Amino acid sequence: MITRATFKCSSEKIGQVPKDNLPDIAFIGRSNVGKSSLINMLTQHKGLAKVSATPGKTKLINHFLINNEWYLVDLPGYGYARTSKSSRGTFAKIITDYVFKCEKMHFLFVLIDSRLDPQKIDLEFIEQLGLNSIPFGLIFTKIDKLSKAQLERSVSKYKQTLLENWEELPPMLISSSEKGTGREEIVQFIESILKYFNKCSDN
Ligand SMILES: Nc1nc2c(ncn2[C@@H]2O[C@H](COP(=O)(O)OP(=O)(O)OP(=O)(O)O)[C@@H](O)[C@H]2O)c(=O)[nH]1
Ligand SMILES: [Mg+2]
Repeated sequence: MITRATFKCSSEKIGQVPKDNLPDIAFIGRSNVGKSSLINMLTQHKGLAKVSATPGKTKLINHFLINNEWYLVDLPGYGYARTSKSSRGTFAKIITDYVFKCEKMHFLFVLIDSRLDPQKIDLEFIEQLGLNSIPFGLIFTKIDKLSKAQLERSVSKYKQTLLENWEELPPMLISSSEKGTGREEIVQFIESILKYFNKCSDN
C-alpha cells in the first residue's frame, strides 16, 4: 500500500541520485506514453510528477520517496525527435547511465502505449535490457482508449513479437491513469519485488 509519497529530488546525472540504500523502482518509455501520469495515479497524488500533452516534459531523473522505504523514479522519455537527433544517439546518456549503471535501480517498468503496434524503438530498448540482465516488466498504458477486445489483440501481438527473440516473456501489466485501472495490481507487484530484494539483502 502506498501511504505516503513525497518529491525527493531531480538529478541531471547519476552522481546526484540520493545516497541512501533505499531501492528505486523506475519508469521508462517513449515520450508521452504516460510515465509521469502513472506515478501520479499510483500515489493518488495529482501533480506530484509533472504531466504534459507535449512530449519531452520530463527531462531529469526524478525521485519520489514512497512510505519512507523506497523510491518511484520518473525518467525522461526516449524516442522524442528533438532528443533523438542529438549526437548522443537514440537513448539519451542520462537514461542509459541510470538504467545500466545505477546500482540504486532495482526494477524497471517499460511503458508501452497499448494503442500502437510494437514499436522498433521499444523493442530495441527491451533487447538491451535483456542483454544486460536488467530486471524489467512491461506496462501497457492508456487502456481506457481501447475496447477489451482491442486490448487483448494488442497485448497478444506484443507477446508474439517478443517470443520471436526471447524464450521467456517479462511480467506484463495494464494501466489507465485516467480511470485508475491497474493500480492495485501494479502496487502489489512492486511490493512483491521489494520483498524479494529485502530477502536477498537479509542473507
Ligand atoms: N487517456 C489517457 N491519457 C493518458 C493516460 N496517461 C497519460 N495520458 C496523457 O498522455 C499525455 C502524456 O502524459 P505524461 O504522463 O506526461 O507522459 P510521459 O511519459 O511522462 O511524457 P514525457 O515526460 O514527455 O516523456 C498527457 O496528456 C496525459 O494526460 C491514460 O492512462 N489515459
Ligand atoms: Mg514525464
